[in-house]
Amino acid sequence: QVRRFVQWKMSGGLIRAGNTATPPTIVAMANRKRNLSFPSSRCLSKSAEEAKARVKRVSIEGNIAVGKSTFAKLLQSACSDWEVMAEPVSKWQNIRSETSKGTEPQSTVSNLLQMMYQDPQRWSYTFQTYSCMSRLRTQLQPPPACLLNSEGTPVQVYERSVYSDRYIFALNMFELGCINTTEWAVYQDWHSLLVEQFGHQVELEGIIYLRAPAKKCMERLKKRGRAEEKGVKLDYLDKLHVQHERWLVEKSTEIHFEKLKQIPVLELDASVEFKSDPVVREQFITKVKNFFNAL
Ligand code: UDP
Ligand code: D5M
Ligand code: MG
Repeated sequence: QVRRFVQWKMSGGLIRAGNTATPPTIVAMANRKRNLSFPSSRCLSKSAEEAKARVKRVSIEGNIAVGKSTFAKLLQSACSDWEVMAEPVSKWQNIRSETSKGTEPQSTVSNLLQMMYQDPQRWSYTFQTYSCMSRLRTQLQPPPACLLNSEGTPVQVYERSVYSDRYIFALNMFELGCINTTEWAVYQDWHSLLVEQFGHQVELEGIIYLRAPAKKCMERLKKRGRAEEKGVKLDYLDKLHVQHERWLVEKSTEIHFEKLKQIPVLELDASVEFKSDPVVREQFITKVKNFFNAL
């Protein structure tokens, strides 16, 4: 085996049987059969690509405090083939400046989430740029090894997406007048450019919509007691609820990305208590499993 490996190395990644170069995929298949793994970069990258393509990507969408993070944790513990990426709220609460000296710790400069709620006219556009950037960063991360090696149905689950940023929040901010016409035009231009340029890397195969009336979300928002959200009014949650309904149920929101227009949506009634009710939790997991298997 060692001799063959050295020959393989010296011949630039192709195993030579006599003078015949064996294509890497055939070598990989043969090795897999024999339970061997040769580190051919071409073999690995091809199989890595195939493994990556098997990973489905799904976002959890829903109003503020409907229970997305709670649901995400539930999914994370339900199946080892599912990997959940939480929404980076703490990043928005702690905007840090880059220091010129790499050794110095970064200093907290501001809480952008708080600034956005306190002065939406001034900070909504800035908030949208930052939240979209952080979501893009999350969606661009490669799947973890445990998903790539999974033999089942590996799924990468995101809490919200670059799409809810635009078709829920930024659109709502624009309709409320917190983002002006110029800002909205600029936002849409760079959002389309980024999503088109990153293409397949930021595509989703499905959406789970946690649906509940704004009143229920308000109840849960109060229960959670996030300091920045103290001033959030029922009317604001109502408007966000309508945006979700237009996008995911009525399908009347104008969407600019072909694949997103056709995306399957699993709707779950999140107004029921799913956090502490094991029966509802089990029903949710079964529905999610069936949904993932059908993607
Ligand atoms: N919550 C609850 N019952 C549920 C789901 C959520 O009491 O069935 C609570 C949860 O414990 C939290 C609040 O609702 O205090 C908001 O949930 P989460 O942070 O998950 O909402 P998100 O904003 O992420 O959608
Ligand atoms: O969302 C976390 C908090 O962040 C909540 O107050 C809503 C707010 N949020 C999230 N994304 C956006 C965008 N794009 N614009 C404005 N506000 C946003 P939660 O629902 O609690 O997980
Ligand atoms: Mg959350």
